Amino acid sequence: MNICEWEEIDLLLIAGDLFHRQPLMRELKEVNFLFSKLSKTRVVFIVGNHDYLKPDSYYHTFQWNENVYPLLNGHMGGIEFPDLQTNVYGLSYHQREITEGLYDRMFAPKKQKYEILLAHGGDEKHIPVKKEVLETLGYDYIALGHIHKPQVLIENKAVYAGSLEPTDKNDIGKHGYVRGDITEQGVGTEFIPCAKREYIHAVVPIEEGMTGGALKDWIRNYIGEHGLENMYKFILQGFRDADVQFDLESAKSFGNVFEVVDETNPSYDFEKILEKNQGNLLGRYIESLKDYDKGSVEYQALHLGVQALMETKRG
Ligand SMILES: [Mn+2]
Repeated sequence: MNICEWEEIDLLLIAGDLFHRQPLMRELKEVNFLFSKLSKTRVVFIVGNHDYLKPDSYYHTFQWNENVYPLLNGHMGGIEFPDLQTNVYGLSYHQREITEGLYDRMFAPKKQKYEILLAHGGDEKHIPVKKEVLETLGYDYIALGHIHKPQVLIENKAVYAGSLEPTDKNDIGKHGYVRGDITEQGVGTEFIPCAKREYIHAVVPIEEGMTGGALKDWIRNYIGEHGLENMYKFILQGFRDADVQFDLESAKSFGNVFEVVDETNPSYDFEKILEKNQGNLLGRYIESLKDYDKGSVEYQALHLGVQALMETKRG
């Protein structure tokens, strides 16, 4: 909202799912208040599958500020902005799922110099779209919503902005918005990251000899380099010293660490163990697998098997 105001943006396009569920009256009022503060920007939005138009939805009767233009029809509607030489078209979801490819025949009416389509969905249950078909519809630009991860479907033509902030712990990578310009020279779009936080999944390469203290240092440094504001999942991989046990809980104290997964295997001195276990089950097990390459499934089986047999022995 602030960026629209500062940069004197003409149109703020919201491609559906502004809300994650049916909006409450007070939520519409708050959003409308924010929109009403925009002195240069007009807002056009459609409604997606999450905030779809139920018969009793507040969307039906809500009185928006004069700079807000909802496209609430279940079939194609349009808003004309003659001063911008631009029309914006789109439709809204009236049910949770639409399996029909409604955009496939939604050709640009060609009533204005510049024509933009606001579209939501793209997967099997939410108006499936085909890239090749979108290309033939004749719009100057198609602003896409539904998928949280930002992605370009057609360069400078059809782009998913993604969610402004990540909404799920697996929603990794940058989040932000798409800034676009339409001029005589054509359309230019740019993804601008602006999320306050990012989810980061990081693999920690564990080497033999690495202690619990060294692991803590590694995690502390990693968070320092990648930002205290972000949220982390660490995945420990590799072979750890057989004597070392990692204290995963304490690693969570260095920042926003929401999960630590230990996928390491203990590293053993197989020759030494073999020497002491000639002929018994453990010895024969090592004998059968010890010559495989590090990194092979057999080598991993060697570690896991020895670990299991050692634990049984100790027990
Ligand atoms: Mn959606």
